[in-house]
Amino acid sequence: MALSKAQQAKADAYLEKFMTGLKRRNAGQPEFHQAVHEVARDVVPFLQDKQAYKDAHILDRMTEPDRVIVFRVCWTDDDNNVRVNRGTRVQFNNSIGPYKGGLRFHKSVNISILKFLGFEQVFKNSLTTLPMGGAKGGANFNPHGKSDGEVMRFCQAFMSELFRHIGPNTDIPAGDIGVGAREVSYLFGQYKRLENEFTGTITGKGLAFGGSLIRTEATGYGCVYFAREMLGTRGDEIKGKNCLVSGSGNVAQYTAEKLIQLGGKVLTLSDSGGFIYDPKGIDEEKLAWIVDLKTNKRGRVSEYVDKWGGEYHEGKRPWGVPCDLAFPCATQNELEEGDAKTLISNGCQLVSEGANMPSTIEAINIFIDNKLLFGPAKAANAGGVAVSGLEQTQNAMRLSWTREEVDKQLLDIMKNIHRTCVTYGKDGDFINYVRGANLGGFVKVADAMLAYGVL
Ligand code: NDP
Ligand code: 2IT
Repeated sequence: MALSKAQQAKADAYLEKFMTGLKRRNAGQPEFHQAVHEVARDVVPFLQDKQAYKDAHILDRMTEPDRVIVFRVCWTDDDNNVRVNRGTRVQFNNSIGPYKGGLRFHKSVNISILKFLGFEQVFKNSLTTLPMGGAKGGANFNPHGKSDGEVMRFCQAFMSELFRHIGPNTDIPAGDIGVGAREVSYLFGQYKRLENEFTGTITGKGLAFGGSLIRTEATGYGCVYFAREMLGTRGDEIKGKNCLVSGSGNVAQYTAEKLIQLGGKVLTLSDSGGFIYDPKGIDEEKLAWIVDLKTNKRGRVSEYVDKWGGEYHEGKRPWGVPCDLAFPCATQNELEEGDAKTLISNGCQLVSEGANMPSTIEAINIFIDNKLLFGPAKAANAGGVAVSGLEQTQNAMRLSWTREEVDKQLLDIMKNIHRTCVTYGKDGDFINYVRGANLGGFVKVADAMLAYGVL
């Protein structure tokens, strides 16, 4: 797919013009610009010899959400104060299936972050091969320090508006940062009450009411399965490797669990306060303690050192600890250019993204220039939404598959995504997984949009 010098110059000029227009139309949305730029710089050269896509203005259409729903969420706290938050659902693209994607409750949530996440979700969901469009939603609600009653009232108020915009064949939300088992349960309970029907309109549900086995583990397990496939291309494996994991929420916990199961040594975990470094390795017992601390006690990772030893580095990220493999599993832009250079100079061979867009574009450039095995989020963390898709299927069939069955399907899907990345991203001896994921995700959605005509 190598372009001539003239074609490359034309593509570069078009990319610049396209990004200038996108930034003008979406002023003040830096995360959305970043996510689009990362995709467009692969898609624009790919489109050079594809007149049908160009004539149909596919890229302009794919970067404009189908709709954005914004609503007031009004609730009362434990002191009877009236509180107001802003709820949003970005229904980005439903060309290949009903809208699907998580809900994020975090103080930083804004339209730029939700549009970047919704845009990414379109490509990610396409890569899974399941029939799912892309969406994302959430609120600028901070669950930290809130009582269960406050979280319940917030979730019920949030769903009291969202319910009219979603449905099992329309839009199926799920969890993300700040939305775990507790929040999904409150949200689903309220949805069921308002609609007076029991359908799988939310995924990540409890096992007693339609949830799928392995959904809790899926994003983290999938991220490690993807890493294992990448290592396999160089005849290598996870066993014996020193691993850095950031975050300590859902994705980080099950990334760490699978790494330990496969013989890796997990040295770090983190939260928004800082990171812990345990040179002896975080084993299964220590990890179980962390899962309980973060999921049930809602504590801070800093508490780890009093119980298990090791070091706590306040306000810092773990990327300076020497390692073989790195798994950013906390949040966007948590791994910057300087971190990427440090990882490379410390001998890191692989980065597999559990979080969405954790690496900046400058960090990604360093990884690719140094031919590191770099698994971008839309490929490496697609296991979560893939098992959400399997949960929808089980709900529609009114049955539940075994743990082994779901895990096997998850593994097959991650291997398949890896193959797609190789097909679209092979560049001589090197596999550019960023390009592979972008083009592999793009083609199916673009073909569906072409087939529909102008809409
Ligand atoms: P959780 O809420 O379970 O955990 C989030 C973790 O990241 C916590 O440790 C949190 O720390 C930390 N974190 C959040 N924001 C920041 C920040 N601004 N700076 C530093 N640390 C931060 O969320 P998940 O594990 O579900 O999500 C983690 C990432 O994975 C997100 O990028 C999400 O979009 C992505 N993802 C999640 C999927 C899922 O199925 N859940 C699927 C695919 C991707 P603290 O406790 O201090 O807030
Ligand atoms: O970013 C993601 O893929 C998710 N938060 C999971 C979405 C889902 O619908 O399971």
